[in-house]
Amino acid sequence: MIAWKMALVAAGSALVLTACGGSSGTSSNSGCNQTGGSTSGTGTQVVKLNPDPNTVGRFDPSSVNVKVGETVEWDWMDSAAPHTVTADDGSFESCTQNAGFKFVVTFSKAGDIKYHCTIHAQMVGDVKVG
Ligand SMILES: [Cu+2]
Repeated sequence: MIAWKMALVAAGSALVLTACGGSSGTSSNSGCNQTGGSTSGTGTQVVKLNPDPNTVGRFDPSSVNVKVGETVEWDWMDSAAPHTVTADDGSFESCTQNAGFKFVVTFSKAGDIKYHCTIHAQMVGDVKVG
């Protein structure tokens, strides 16, 4: 009889834990790990995330050039929609952010690094590092 009660308690605890884990899924940034950049500092080049009537948002300018070791700073200007700055190769990820946020990435390897906003498919840009 006691063992049966213990089993019920254990099952109840498992249900509570499951419900608790699931509730974190309501956050818009659930499962997103900000990586590859800093929220402080100043970039060699600055890209603004501006509102755009046709594409919701745009990277302005959409293409910038830096030397190896230099930085790019993204400034969230659009108060109408949240955006992300996400490298296609996964090397940096800002997660979803709103106006006033900034993200600074240092580029240590030459290449044409393409990035996008995960929310708006039309929002794409690249950083040419050379
Ligand atoms: Cu966007």
